[in-house]
Amino acid sequence: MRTETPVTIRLKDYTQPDYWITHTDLVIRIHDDHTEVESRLSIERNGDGELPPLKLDGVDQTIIEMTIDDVAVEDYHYEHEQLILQPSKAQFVFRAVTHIHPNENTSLEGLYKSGTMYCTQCEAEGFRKITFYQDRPDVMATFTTRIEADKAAYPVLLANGNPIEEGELEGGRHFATWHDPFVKPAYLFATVAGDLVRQDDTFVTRSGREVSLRIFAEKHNAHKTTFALESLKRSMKWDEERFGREYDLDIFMIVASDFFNMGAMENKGLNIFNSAAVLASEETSSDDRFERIEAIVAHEYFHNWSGNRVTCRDWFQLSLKEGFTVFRDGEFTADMHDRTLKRIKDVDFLKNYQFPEDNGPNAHPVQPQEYIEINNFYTVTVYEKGAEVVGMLNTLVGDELFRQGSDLYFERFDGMAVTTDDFVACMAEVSGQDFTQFKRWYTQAGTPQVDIEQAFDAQTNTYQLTFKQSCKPTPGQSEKQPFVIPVRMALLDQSGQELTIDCDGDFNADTQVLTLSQAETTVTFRGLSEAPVASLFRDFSAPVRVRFDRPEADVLLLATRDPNAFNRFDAIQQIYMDTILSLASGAFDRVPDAVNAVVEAALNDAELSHAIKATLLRLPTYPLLVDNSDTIDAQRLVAARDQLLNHLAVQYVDQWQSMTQSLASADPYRFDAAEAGRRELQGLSLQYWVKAGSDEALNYAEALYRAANNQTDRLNGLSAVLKSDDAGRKEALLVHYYRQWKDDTQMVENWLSLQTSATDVSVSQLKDLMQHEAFDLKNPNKVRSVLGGFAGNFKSFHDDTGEGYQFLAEQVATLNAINPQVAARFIKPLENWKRFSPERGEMMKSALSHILATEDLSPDVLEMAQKALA
Ligand code: 0A1
Ligand code: ZN
Repeated sequence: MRTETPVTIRLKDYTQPDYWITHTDLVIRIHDDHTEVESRLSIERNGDGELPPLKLDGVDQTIIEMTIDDVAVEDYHYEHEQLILQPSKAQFVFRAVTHIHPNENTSLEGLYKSGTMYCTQCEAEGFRKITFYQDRPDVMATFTTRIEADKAAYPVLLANGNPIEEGELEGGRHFATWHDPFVKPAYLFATVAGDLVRQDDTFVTRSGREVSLRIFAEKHNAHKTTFALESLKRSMKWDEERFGREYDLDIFMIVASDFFNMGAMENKGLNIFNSAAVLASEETSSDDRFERIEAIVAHEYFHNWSGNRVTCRDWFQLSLKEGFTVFRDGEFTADMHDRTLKRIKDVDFLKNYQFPEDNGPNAHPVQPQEYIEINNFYTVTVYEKGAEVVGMLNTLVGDELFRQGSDLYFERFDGMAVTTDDFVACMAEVSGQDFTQFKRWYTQAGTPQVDIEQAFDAQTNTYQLTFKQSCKPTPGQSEKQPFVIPVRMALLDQSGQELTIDCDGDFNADTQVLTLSQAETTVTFRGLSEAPVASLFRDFSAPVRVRFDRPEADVLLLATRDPNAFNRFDAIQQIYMDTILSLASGAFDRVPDAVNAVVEAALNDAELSHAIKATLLRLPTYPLLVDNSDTIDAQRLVAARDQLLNHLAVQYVDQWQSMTQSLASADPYRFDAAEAGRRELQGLSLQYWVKAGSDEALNYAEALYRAANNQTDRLNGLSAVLKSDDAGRKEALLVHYYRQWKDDTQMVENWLSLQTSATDVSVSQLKDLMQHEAFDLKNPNKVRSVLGGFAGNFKSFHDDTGEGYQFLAEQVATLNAINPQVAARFIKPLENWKRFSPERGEMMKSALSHILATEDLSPDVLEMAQKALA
């Protein structure tokens, strides 16, 4: 644990380092009780004049020996987690031998033990736990890594780059040496030692080079690597075709680790994955999981260019690689499956997680201006809003120029550490557009709101739209300047047909995009014989909140007939949302007819794919409802959402039943968009059918669970049962599940999260679960299954006792000493306390205060708790 007082790092203070490291030579000697790291760093002065001190980051290391050009270094000191020494030459080799203790490293940063293997996680600042280094992304070196370990226990020894040598050592030990010829920052370093099983394949690049592909896993996970390997090949091909990016090394490796803080990591040539984000089988992985794995494999692979070949100058540029890479993986998934569905899911995710972040105490720009702990900035804002910003650039320049801009970016900055400005400048250069104002999307936090008014003039056949944009203050930013907002749009007639647009605004007829750049813009549309219905922000062309008070008939037309499926989805969700919030506030005492009209239209629409139909029939989630209301009475919201759910369940019970039954299939499992859509719609209709209360439905759900030959059907059956009141049946199925699958890591994680998220759960049940043999507080996946599941279980987490808040706070305090990065993430469920009714807000606040009062708080937890309370 670090003991230093946290310091705030600011973008405006960025300066280049005083020294460059051109080559890094490492020998890592793994022993049972410690690991010895010997580094030789080829260092060169950056600039001239008097030689400044050399400052090397390093934590949790014991120094054994240090030399400069083979002369022992005696004069040095260590402060603020840096080793400081005075070189006497502008070019030299610094050598250090240090000892570290991976077996005791529960932070899972640096070198650590995961199950039976050793592995590393260096992003953002983990390399300083391995050796002394200028641990910052603008210091880029080639690397040679030799690993030595006991051969029987660790037969597989891996590092970045290409393998160059391996051999035997005394005492049953062996070594392997790897060389990475591409310069990289330390955060992309990786090494692995383990008794691993591997699956091999090859990929021939478009220029005809053969690349070896290997996926490694511990023996218990080894049967689940095929899907990831296939996904990898699809990603490699797609990146060549869509972005002209070819793989560069002779070998590409993926290692699955059961202990991992995040989803996966793009280390050069040696990606390390959370097992849950790479291992798949139809028996154990749901359709959602398959899709997620494919996307994460692609994401990490795409980083080889957007992140590795071209990297970030400093951590304030994180979205340069993450926003762009999320955009790229989103395009990949859209191309592989269903573009509209992907858009619906992405926007849903953004509104569920990023909008609340932008609307709370941790709101920060896509390019943050300061941080205490960079690990806290791997956020939905940097990733997902960052991807939206890249998507808007694509919308503004068009597909062709976007590709040209991306080519220029990769070519110009290959092997360099650059900034988001450099990326935008490439788009400006190829398109001739000026993005000065657009760049506010990178520097201003908060979700802009666009208020819209309309007027139709039957005399002149004109229709006017007035857009007023605003953005609420966010921490540290009270005033906001207008954003550039692309509005993809159409005008519809009363039958839902699109009309030709003739207007005086900044409208691009090819892309059907109207661009707003002022605080207020009025656009006049000509040649309209009757009032049109405007379909605005099609496909969510900008990450904004839209307020448009208009006749119910207009919204109904969009919800039932908009040819843009995304906007149809959006209009329906708006109707559900208004209904639930009005039921909760008491403005409505029953479900209005408009809801029945849109539900019936969706139910009876034979043109819709199963997957899209399911999205139209699903009610908004709690985070979305919370984000759209002023003060939340949590349990009234639960009751209101439940009332609508019940109403739909009962009103359409025959349809739910017949849909559930007709969507059943005995065919062998296949993961593709059509089959996944069928299973999704069946799962949803089954939930409604069970909710309507018949034994027949419950029996069907249990039978689906028991007969399932794949995890999606199994979960569809089980979750429907878990949502019912049949305590005996719930218990029996959960016991059955665990007995059947207790030897499968991913299934056990699912089993834990089902109990915390898919059914009502009390704090005492949670405590019992944490005592279960399946639980391990040192394993982030298990922690996420239990605590993450619970915090996302709105009804239970926000029950009237408020016990859940205190419980979560206690877990954060305990985790702070084990794994600060994971601990800090669990502050988020409490951070929006100000939005809840005062009494409840106080309870949430007092849980946060409990966290802040914990001794030895890590910078990660301290920063998040302080912000949440501010
Ligand atoms: N760069 C990885 C995710 C990642 C981020 C941070 C980490 O530790 C602080 C670990 C992994 C990605 O985008 O996939
Ligand atoms: Zn990434």
